[in-house]
Amino acid sequence: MRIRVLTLFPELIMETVQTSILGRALEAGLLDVRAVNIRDYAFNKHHKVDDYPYGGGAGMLMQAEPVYLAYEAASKDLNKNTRVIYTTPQGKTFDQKMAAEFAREEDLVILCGHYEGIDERLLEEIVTDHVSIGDYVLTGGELPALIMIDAIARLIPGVLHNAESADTETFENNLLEYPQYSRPEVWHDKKVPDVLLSGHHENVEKWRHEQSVRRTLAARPDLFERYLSEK
Ligand code: 6GU
Repeated sequence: MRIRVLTLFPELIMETVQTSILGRALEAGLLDVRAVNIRDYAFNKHHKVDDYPYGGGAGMLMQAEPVYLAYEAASKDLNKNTRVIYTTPQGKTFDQKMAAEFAREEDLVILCGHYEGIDERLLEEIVTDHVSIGDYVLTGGELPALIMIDAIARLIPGVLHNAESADTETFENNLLEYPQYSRPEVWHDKKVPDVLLSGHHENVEKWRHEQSVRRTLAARPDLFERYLSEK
């Protein structure tokens, strides 16, 4: 999959995706991420890309033209009709289902929002999906872009090795994961639950399911409702 990120902080994007599992996927050619610096497409000598909003009000807006030029340069080698995701707290909330949908695309463009936003005409012209990562406000769209890239990339076949892919259950069956334990059997006076040492596979499964239900009910009553209605 080819991903192009339109951003004011390309180093932040590239350094992060070159780390750990995503870095390995880049090396393996399963993923091709390029960050394009919007500032490189400013048309003034100070590389300024923001301006005051018409009608007044607090804050600055990203201007349409430098973003458009960055988009044109970034998407030159991509398929036509590639989806363009705009990171904004005004968007639809990102979830596992959306990650799976984006993971089926060949190419993606992600536009990182900044300041108080971007000129609406640019958004109308190039953006296909307005996406938020949750109900809180961040200083910019780079961290949301990285979160989405991570969630999408791990769904691309070959990106995760077998031992890493165990946790796909969460959010697929609408239950949170059960607690897990490794050696030693006793740590800080806490013992691993007996059932996990019993070798009784059926009892282990029953215990894990109970734990999942208990945890989901306590932390995510909304998810538990979905579990009940979809099971
Ligand atoms: Cl996508 N961008 C910004 N700036 N803030 C956010 C967000 C996105 N999602 C939640 N808060």
